[in-house]
Amino acid sequence: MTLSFPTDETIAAIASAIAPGQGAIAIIKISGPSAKKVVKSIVKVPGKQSWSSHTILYGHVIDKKTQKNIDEVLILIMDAPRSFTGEDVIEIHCHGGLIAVHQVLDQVLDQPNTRRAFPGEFSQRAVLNGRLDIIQAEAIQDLISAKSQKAAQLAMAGIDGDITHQINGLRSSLIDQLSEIEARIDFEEDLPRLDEKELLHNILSIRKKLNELITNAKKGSFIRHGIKVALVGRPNVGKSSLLNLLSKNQRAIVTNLPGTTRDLLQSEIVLEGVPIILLDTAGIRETKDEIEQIGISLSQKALLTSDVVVIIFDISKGWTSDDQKLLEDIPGDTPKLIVGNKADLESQPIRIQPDAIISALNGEGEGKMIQKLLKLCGVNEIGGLEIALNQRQLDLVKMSVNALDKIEQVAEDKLPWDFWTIDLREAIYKLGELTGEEISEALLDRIFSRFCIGK
Ligand SMILES: Nc1nc2c(ncn2[C@@H]2O[C@H](COP(=O)(O)OP(=O)(O)OP(=O)(O)O)[C@@H](O)[C@H]2O)c(=O)[nH]1
Ligand SMILES: [Mg+2]
Repeated sequence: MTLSFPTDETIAAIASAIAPGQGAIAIIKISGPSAKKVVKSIVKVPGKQSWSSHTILYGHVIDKKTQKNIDEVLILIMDAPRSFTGEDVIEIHCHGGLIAVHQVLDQVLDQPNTRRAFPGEFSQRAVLNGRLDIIQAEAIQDLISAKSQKAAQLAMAGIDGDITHQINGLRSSLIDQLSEIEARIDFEEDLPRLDEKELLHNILSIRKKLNELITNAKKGSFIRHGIKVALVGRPNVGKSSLLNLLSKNQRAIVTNLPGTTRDLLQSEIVLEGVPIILLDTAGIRETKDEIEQIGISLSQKALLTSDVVVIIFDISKGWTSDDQKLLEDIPGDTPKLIVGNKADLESQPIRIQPDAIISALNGEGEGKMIQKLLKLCGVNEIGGLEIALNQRQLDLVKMSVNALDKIEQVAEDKLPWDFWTIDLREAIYKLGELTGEEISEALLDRIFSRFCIGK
């Protein structure tokens, strides 16, 4: 990478989560050439403590105006290049909560050449200094926002460099193919004829691997963001009761009045390490009630936009024509689970084979239903997933595949070698953008601006 960036600026931010009355310790991270000078001018450390790299000092942060102690702190020193950003980094560990940490940060920001860090700016500096590649930086952000063990595991694979390794491998195979062709363009007479078939075969087998990454990315997105599961059905069938059962608390109001739920209610649960976002919806029926109508239109939207739909019916009433109509409204390609509820009551003859029968009242059949649901969500396959691209990476792999698709056409049309090289270069470039090998400063800014502050 040939980027330069202003290294004369020292940046600071709170790196820990902060909340009133919480967190015994808060961490302020300072990075840049004046890090040490900044901290030296706001703290008093007793005795003869050395400010050398990778040591911890004890002291107090002093208010410049009043000269009073603001907080009792520990100071961690990491001199360049042995730090996260590759620059001089100091962490001040002060007390948690809201007040002390902000007061300390204010003292830091009062120092010359020091400003508040932008979101993701520490990571950006780490990448620019070659401490991390861009995929690793993104993976750290994924680890921070992981909502399940499996998501954390996938993020770690990114941090360990597994994604970088795979993409680099595929990219360099493409570069090999490109150089074969270019050699022929430049020295046609001196080299043996290039086997067009074999070349295409190589390129298509790389494309196949890229396509596998695309398929896995979808599953990875489930793990990262959760699977959106909508609970739909006629009024009073027990949708809210099922939400409460699965989320193990009384999240939704349950009454024996049809039309109880009006708002879309959301509850996040984790089943076998996979985050699931349950949506409880208003029971769908014809109604004159204006509020209920709004709720029902939200239900219909949820039905269309969820990853999985659980359609619930009341087995004590049987499978009605309204249930059938609802089933038909679910988009054909959305995975669905038909669940008969109220197994504790006497059932009517049912005209459909439900996937599961449960009692949301006493929990009967819950375990079996969960297994069916997980299977429907593709969780079995998710278990074996080792790496998964994020949205940015996925988009670039898709563009790379598109370029390779064009080569297939070029080969079929028997166009000259020059045409092959255009698309190959494009495919290689997109993968380079993915790993950060080929990336502009503006693009970097855009990527890191999505990070959290202090990272
Ligand atoms: N016997 C029995 N009653 C149940 C069961 N599940 C829910 N109920 C009862 O059925 C009634 C309706 O339950 P809800 O969970 O509010 O139903 P809903 O589908 O959310 O209804 P709306 O929000 O009105 O669409 C309540 O009286 C529940 O106690 C069950 O498994 N067995
Ligand atoms: Mg309800």
